[in-house]
Amino acid sequence: MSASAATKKRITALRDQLRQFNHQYHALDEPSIPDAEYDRLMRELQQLEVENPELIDPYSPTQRVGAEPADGFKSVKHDVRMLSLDNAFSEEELENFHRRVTERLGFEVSEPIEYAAEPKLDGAAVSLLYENGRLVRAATRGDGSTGEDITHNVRTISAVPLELIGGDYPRVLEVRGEVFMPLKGFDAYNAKARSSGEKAFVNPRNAAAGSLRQLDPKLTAERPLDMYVYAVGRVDGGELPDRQSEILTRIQTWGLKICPERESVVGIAGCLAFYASIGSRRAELAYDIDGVVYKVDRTDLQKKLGFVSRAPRWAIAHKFPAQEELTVVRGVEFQVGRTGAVTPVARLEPVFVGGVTVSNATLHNMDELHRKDVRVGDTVIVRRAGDVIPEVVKTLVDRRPKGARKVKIPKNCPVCGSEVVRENDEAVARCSGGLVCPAQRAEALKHFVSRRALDIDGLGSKIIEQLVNIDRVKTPADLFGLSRDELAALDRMGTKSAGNLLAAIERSKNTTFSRFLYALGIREVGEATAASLASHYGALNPLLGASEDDLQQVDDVGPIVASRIRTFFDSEDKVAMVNTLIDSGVRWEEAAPAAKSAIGPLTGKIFVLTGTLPSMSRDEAKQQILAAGGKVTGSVSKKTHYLVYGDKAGSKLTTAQNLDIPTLDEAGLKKLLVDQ
Ligand code: 5U1
Repeated sequence: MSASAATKKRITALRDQLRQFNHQYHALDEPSIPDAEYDRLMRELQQLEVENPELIDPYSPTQRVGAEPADGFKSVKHDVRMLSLDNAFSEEELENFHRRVTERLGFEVSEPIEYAAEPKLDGAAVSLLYENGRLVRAATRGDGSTGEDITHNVRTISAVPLELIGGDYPRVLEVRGEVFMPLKGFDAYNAKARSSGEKAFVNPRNAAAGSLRQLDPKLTAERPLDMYVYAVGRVDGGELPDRQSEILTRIQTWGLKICPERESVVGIAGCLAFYASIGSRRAELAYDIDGVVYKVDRTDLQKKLGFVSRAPRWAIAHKFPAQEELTVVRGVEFQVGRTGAVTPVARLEPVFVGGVTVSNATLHNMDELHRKDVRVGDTVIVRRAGDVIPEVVKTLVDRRPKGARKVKIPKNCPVCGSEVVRENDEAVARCSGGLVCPAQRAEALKHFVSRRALDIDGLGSKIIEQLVNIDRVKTPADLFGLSRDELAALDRMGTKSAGNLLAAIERSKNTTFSRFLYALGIREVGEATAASLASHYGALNPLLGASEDDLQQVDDVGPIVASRIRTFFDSEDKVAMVNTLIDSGVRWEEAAPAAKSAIGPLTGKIFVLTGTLPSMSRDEAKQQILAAGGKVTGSVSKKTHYLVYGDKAGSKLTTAQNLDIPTLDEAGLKKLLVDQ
């Protein structure tokens, strides 16, 4: 039966749309729709072509991946075609893949199939060609057969060795992998771009692809790029192991970087456990991923399975739920935070993204809102990554309906009516009401009782809002004067829960200096700074009297933070509140100031701790290092002197090894502490 006119029309429309999106994505580095939407359209077209094979056209977007090389880059023919991967979007699709693998191999395997599993990085696929150990060419994948020569740009990436090490590598070795921008670098790059009025990247994948396609390598060199290798292409004059997992291990010995989160797993259960494990750690990884990849580990079995058009039959990408989706802005409202910041929040047509239904997304501040040109009625891309607050990342201006409404910042606070002001060129507008404003009061109280502050279990937002609305609680100190009857009279409170809450309030009085400082909600003083202040001063009085210069001697405290701390303690109201808290019974153990005694055998040495140590907690290890005069920081850099690792050490260990930083296990650390 031949296809209906409607089907033909739909196929043509889908092909046109996908061509347009491909061009925007690959040639202009300006993706106009989220990947999830692109995948859906591509799948719809694939399905229609399967159902109507007479309409397949070699020039359909389903018949190739990527785009032609851009002007300005030489074309490169790949000796071995650069494959891409089929996707599984559900457990069922993964099971289908596994069943196909098992059935095709039939009697060849008597044991469960072993897979090499890895995260699927969200970057740009790149081929590196080494001849006699020297990098002679780097290329993009392009359409799989022909890519672009980006050698000059890739040479600027420090993770890519210009010469291999070891000596036992094949005479010709071509490897493939993902160039990506680690999240820290991405955030820092974007923050800098925004502050200097330049264009920020929509996401790290775009940042990587865009950076590689710079015509001037000096610009690429300024981008914090990294690369993990995941496959080999052409190999001449040398032998490689016969398993994917062992090939990667071998490649690593030649100085190429491999994703530290890779694992060998067995059967479908192993794949699913890996998927769950990486999924649960996704938000903590240093890089963006959009799923995991499983590859049949034995290369002899890979050969038997072969491939179809552009993708191997022996590998599959198991995708995570999309983190970006399209939706429509129904309105923009303004929320007032703890420090008075007035934040525009988009009210959205509810959309399922990042595993939950999202109906609100932050627009950060008015500068951001204007930069993204968000108007009521616009179609936008909303992103929800991990537990991060959903945000609007882009407006699709070409879908803007007539009459879409521009958004203006209110002149007065939507909660208390005080004037909204913008201080010294700050991006953030603030309600000038201070603690007169119930919204600021409620947010300050929520912060005060939060888990990492005074940790008052059971004192949730709804209760705080009630207490603020009836004007019973104005400052955190008022919490300690609440009676059981008052609490029991609140909505959703019975006598029993009022009793429990009262006990939790009582318990919270016993705290630590660092928690107390964090709970005060001093602007710019987060947990880490509060901890540094607590250990530097040991007690409240020396901190109250510290000058801005003195404060800047504390780790992490620069001029701005020092001035915020001084402003806080120069306020009579704030000091009175601190005193009332202490009079109400809030207490902590004061200690001798630590930083002044930061002279010891490890003075000047910077440590990073990772993994689980056999006999002490990381905190204990940290205290011992601090006591010996050393410093402990959270991330590995060239400034790190030692990396102390335990069981299940993650990417920090690999980073340290790559930077040639000495690594110590617990015994090594103890020896260092004793020997010095
Ligand atoms: N981690 C990983 N990503 N990735 C992407 N492995 C991997 N393998 C790929 C692709 C395109 O292709 C293989 C078929 C070599």
